[in-house]
Amino acid sequence: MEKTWRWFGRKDKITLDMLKQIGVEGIVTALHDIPNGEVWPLERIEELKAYIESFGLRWSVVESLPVSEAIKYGGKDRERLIENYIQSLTNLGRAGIKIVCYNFMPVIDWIRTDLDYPLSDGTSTLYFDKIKFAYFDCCILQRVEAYKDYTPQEMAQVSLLAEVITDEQKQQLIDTIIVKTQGFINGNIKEGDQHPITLFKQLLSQYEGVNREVLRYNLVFFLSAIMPICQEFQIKMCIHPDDPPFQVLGLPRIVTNAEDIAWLLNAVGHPLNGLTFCAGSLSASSQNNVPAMARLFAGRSHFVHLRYTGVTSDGNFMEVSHLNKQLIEVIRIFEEENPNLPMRVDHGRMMLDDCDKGYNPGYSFHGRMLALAQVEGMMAVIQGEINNLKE
Ligand code: DNO
Repeated sequence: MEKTWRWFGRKDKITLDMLKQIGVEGIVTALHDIPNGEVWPLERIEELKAYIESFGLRWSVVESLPVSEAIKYGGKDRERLIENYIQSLTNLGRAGIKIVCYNFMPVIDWIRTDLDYPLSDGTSTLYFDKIKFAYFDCCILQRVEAYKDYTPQEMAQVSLLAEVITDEQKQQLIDTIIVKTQGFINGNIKEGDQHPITLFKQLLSQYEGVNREVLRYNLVFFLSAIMPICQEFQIKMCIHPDDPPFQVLGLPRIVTNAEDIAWLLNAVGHPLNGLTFCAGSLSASSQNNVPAMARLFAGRSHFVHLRYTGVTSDGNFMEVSHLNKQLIEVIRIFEEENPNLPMRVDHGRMMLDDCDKGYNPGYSFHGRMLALAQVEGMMAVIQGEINNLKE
């Protein structure tokens, strides 16, 4: 697989010079300063592409070309927003950038409750704590009947937390769940937005009446509308699975398991309609057999995210080392079945002097560099084994 790296543009403190030195081949990026729903101009795309190429790298994948909320919930602006999306795809196609990652998660992209959960070796990682999340849902958002989504035992723990949590911790939880993890990936709420909770509730209210079937219908509507332009430029669309892969905040989720993915790939059967195989997102449900899913969907994947999570019996999960058995198996499957795909390591730990650099959560330098080195080693061994078998 091609070794790619998510880079957040010229403002990223991790520079292309640094990436060149650590063996990165392709860049995964986006025009992050263009507001969701607006057209990406051809000149801007070409300018960024030339900049990347001036370092001897290539722009391999767009992550993400964001899908506006009105397309997801089927609002009255949908047609215009899809037209804009098609225009952005046309411009990307003209510039020769042909792999586009996106997601169809309502309101909120990936969710974590702790961004620097300490590990015994002095590094820290990302963490999802179900009770903290339930507290956010029931006591901060005060979503109507939210308690129904949790067991009585979980609600008892939420009450205990409510007795001890400080105002500062509450603020930090809000910041983590809906601000810090969202702003830098073109999410709905950005650092500095006033009244994020009010804004977030407004966003949630747009999904009243939008159940799983409606969201599925809206996704197929969107994909059917963009497929002709993808066909013209041979652009591969790759949906990112829902992270975490289960229902949250009463919102429907439609890319969570093998059944969902099979449904989506059949509903729009064109081979350009494919998947970002994010082993990390899929592994956060203990029901998912991730290597088995890799076997099933390697042929329809256009992009791979390598990371893995460990799930506890009470539904918490955290990012674990990239050097683990399941991930080795996933790498083996992709090296056998679809070896030319771009892959990036995702969500490295915070380590060494990553901590004071202000990197985006999950996107440390040393943590990801270590993960890339581990993955590179695994790939080399596996490629060697595959070649030996062929001889
Ligand atoms: C988080 C990322 C996601 C991903 C988008 C793709 O770290 O994996 O934000 O980029 O969901 O659209």
